[in-house]
Amino acid sequence: MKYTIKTVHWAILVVVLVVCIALSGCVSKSPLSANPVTPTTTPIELPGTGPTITIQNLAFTPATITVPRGTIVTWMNQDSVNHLIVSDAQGSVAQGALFTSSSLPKGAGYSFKFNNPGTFPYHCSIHPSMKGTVIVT
Ligand SMILES: [Cu+2]
Repeated sequence: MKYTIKTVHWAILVVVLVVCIALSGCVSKSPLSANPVTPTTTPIELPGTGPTITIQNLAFTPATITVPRGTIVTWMNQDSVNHLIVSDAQGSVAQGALFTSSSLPKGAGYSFKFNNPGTFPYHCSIHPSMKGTVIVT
């Protein structure tokens, strides 16, 4: 195949389009994020195979869950507003939090695998009154 100037221009155009689409997906922020936590490292995202915590009516149900170590816990947002799950600590993974999701719109989920025993309180960084605890045995 002969690469003409026209072919190269098309290739550049396609790359630019793909980058634009990828970036637009990353920078969209919820206007409801009054005090958002920006994850600076990639959280462990796994397909949920363990128990599910439902987020509905600005609450986690069940608010406290006890699981054996190695369990993947999944949160599912059923509210029409976004929620952002973060473990209690300094507020972000970079600052010492064990886990943090992205801002989850309705229907979105987040999973985290709890490898170590302990008591892990967490909250919603958008609605600080929303609290829950995962106890790992
Ligand atoms: Cu919330």
